[in-house]
Amino acid sequence: MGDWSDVTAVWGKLDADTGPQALARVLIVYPWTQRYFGTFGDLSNAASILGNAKVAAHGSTVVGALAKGVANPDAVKATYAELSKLHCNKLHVDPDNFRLLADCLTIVVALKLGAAFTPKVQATWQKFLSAVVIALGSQYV
Ligand code: HEG
Repeated sequence: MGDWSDVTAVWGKLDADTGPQALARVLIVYPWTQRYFGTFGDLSNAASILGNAKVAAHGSTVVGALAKGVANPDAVKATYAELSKLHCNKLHVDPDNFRLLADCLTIVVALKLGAAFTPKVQATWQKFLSAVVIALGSQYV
């Protein structure tokens, strides 16, 4: 999957704010995704979403779950099989949303890395996220 060291290098440069920012962007840019987070309180405008502690915590959970994929590039599908079942059967999340999250995460990564996010790095990073997105959708029936 491309030059894997590019993925581990990106991963090593991300800070604790990465997940919160990525999920906040999903909720702001694609407001229909708010339907899954009815218990998260005020999501009525961008400032509320960016300042929402539950959004931040869940963003950290979501992006934190990518660590296993980064650590096991050859086992991405197996790594996310259970999470796929959970999102399908219990959470009823439309799998199209995984792509939206991946795209927002890529944008946050680009902002954080700046010029270091070269086209080559981007290519490998997006290939990795694409594998995760496919894995998360793989148990939908
Ligand atoms: Mg999901 C829970 C990972 C995208 C909606 N998500 C979770 C959990 C993890 C996770 C690890 C906790 C599972 C548990 O409690 O056992 N999510 C995860 C990943 C990705 C993703 C890795 C994509 C890369 N999730 C995602 C998207 C949505 C969503 C795009 C909706 C737009 N996730 C969602 C909801 C919950 C989780 C509603 C339950 C949250 C809660 O009740 O606290």
